[in-house]
Amino acid sequence: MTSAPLTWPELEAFTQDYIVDTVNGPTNAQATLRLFGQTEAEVRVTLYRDNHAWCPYCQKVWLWLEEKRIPYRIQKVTMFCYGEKERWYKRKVPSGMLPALELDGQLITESDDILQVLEQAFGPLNQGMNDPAVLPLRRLERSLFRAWCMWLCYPARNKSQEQRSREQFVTVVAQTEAALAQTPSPYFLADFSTADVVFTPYVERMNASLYYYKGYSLREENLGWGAWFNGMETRPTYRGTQSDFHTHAHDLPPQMGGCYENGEPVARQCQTRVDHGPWFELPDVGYPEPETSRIEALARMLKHRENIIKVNPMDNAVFELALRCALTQMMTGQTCVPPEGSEVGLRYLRDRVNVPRDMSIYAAKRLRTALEATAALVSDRQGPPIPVRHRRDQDPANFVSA
Ligand SMILES: N[C@@H](CCC(=O)N[C@@H](CS)C(=O)NCC(=O)O)C(=O)O
Repeated sequence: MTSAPLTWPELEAFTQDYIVDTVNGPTNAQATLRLFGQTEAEVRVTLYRDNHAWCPYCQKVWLWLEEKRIPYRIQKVTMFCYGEKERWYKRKVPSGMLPALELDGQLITESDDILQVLEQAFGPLNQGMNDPAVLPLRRLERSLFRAWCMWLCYPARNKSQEQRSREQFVTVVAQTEAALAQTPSPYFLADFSTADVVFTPYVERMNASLYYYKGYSLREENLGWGAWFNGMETRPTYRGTQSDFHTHAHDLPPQMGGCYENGEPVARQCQTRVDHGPWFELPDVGYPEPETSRIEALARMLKHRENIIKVNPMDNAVFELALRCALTQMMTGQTCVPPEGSEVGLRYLRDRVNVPRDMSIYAAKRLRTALEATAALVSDRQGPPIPVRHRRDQDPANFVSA
């Protein structure tokens, strides 16, 4: 049955009891202050990280602070490929590199140095960066990173070179699996520790990018990594920093200087699933969907709706109506046919929902599903392609809150 879309006030009514405490509640990408129940006077740390909650080195420091529950402020900075770097940040850090951190007014750059300074001030996260059990694992993480880059970020001249790069990666994965098998816990050591924090950012990006570009599912093909991801997802700290396959697959190419697909049918199937759905079938998350995912997605859309409508390539009035159709479908299950042509604008937005910057992983799946279902009522015309050399289509300057 088709129906008229809900009005904005009718949509707002769904979120009236939905309150999120970004300061003291669970880990989230929207906060600019984290207190963990302490007072602002106790804050000694400021973390400078990217606006997109994308930078892997920032994620490492972010996760560490959240695990240790250290009160901190967050200042968000634009990465070069998304827009213009803030002048105030270049005065502080002339290279513009992220992350940076201030502890009692002292500026530190380089994520490993930051973690070591934090350990001196607040104690290690179980075993610390220079613990004899952690040091070889840090070296192993770098070998895995190199093997991943060699496979993903360099075009293979032929099939046998592609195969060799894959085998080299799989060999290092086997070494990491052996390391994971050393303890009965799902983590590298007896308990969650710095070693897991160090592996987290790139293993998450490997899982997403190899699925999309190579049809290789790290989490599903390797029992140790499957258990590690499941263990990580029991931690609200990790859930709050966790991204999804769509975000990583499309944010990596400009950062890494290119990602090369192998053209195999299984990779093509994976790409279709990441880009067009069904998003609920992707192995990018293992814990069950929270009840609040639709409301979360709606609340985030309501907060930024003016800018979302403004940056969309469609005529504002046409897109505004189409967006209400999709949000009505998401909240009520009612089908609302959007205006002719608006499917392009709906898919433009579908392709630009970013996790965890905008919302959590399940909220994004709900939103993408509703946008696609509504667009499909008109035609299968797609939106403009996602750029691969930059992501200025995601310039945070367009989303600065009033
Ligand atoms: N070795 C540095 C690497 C940091 C790094 O490469 N940061 C990138 C983002 S992932 C950056 O800030 N690039 C500048 C930009 O993209 O604006 C560290 O561990 O902190």
